[in-house]
Amino acid sequence: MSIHSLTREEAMGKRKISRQQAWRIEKIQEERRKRAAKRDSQAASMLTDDHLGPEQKGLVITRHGARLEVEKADGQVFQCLMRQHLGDVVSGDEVLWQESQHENGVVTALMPRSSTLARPDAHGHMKAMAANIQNIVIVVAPEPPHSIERLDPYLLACQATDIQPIIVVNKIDALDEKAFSALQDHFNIYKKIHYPVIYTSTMTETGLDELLAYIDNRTCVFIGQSGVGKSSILARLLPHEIIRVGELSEATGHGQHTTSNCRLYHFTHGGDLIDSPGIREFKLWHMDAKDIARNFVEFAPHIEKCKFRNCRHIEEPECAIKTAVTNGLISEWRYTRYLALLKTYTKD
Ligand SMILES: Nc1nc2c(ncn2[C@@H]2O[C@H](COP(=O)(O)OP(=O)(O)OP(=O)(O)O)[C@@H](O)[C@H]2O)c(=O)[nH]1
Ligand SMILES: [Mg+2]
Ligand SMILES: [Zn+2]
Repeated sequence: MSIHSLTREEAMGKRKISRQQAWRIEKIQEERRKRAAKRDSQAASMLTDDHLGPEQKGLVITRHGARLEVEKADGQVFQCLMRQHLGDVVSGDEVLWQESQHENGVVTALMPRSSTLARPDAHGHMKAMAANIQNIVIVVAPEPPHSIERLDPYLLACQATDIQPIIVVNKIDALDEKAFSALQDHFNIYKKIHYPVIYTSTMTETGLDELLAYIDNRTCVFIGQSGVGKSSILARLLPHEIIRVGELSEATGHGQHTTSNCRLYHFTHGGDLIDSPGIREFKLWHMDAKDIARNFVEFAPHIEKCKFRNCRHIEEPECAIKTAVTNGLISEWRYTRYLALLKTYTKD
């Protein structure tokens, strides 16, 4: 199996919108979002304590702009506005809120988090995606293209935030024996450095029990490129929920960003799953060479042995990382991913 093939979009030379057009569209949307958020927080501030019930704890199920769906301890879900300056409240957050009227309320405070998964937005500002999670399930698949070779930044983000990742390779039903065996060879690189790798198919229901054993009774967020099958897996694990899945685009072979907001679902017997919208490419925040190398777990036993303390493991003499690559202790593939990330995220 080749994981470097051209996308259908590239092959067809599909017209792309210019950078400037994309920037203008993004700016207009951003302004609309800001206006809507302002309207909502003004509406929230008009509600005085006379109209509101006592403060209570709640769990954030999903967020649309400045509006939150908050679940009360008894399981009832309320549509809530947010008081101003609460910041980045996301699925999985615990909040304090007050009932205003039937199935409505106002969120007044954000409780401290045990963990946050965040990534930079288009302007480079860190945005939370999900909170209080114990595992990050990174889903990749042979189709649409590129998710497999773009796995490493996700792993780096997990490593840096200290949340245990689980790699799920979905759609294995789409592969013949030879292609599946090549895929396994590739992911053995990740197994060797102790990342759990689970092969799944929502068509044949392969691997779902194995995945369940990892995530049962825990709070997990599913992340990955659009169209890899995150929602399809959740729909299989949570048959009582209505979860939308979307076809890949016929023209480009890419996912169509079917899931538009993070949303938390409960397992009936304990644990929560958070579905998330597909990400084109997981971008990291600015990291220097040291940060990147530190988050490549298999570099750890060698890194202290480099001759130079500020070794970037590129061309420096007596580099223990390069020696480990030559000796087969670090895989060539991961080393090339390290160099690629270094090129993307550091300017020196
Ligand atoms: N062959 C095959 N197709 C699958 C599998 N799982 C999902 N699909 C298909 O992949 C497409 C995308 O699935 P979704 O579950 O919507 O993907 P997603 O990752 O949630 O995508 P976004 O919400 O856009 O981020 C749908 O057409 C699914 O039927 C699988 O195991 N095998
Ligand atoms: Mg989805
Ligand atoms: Zn070195």
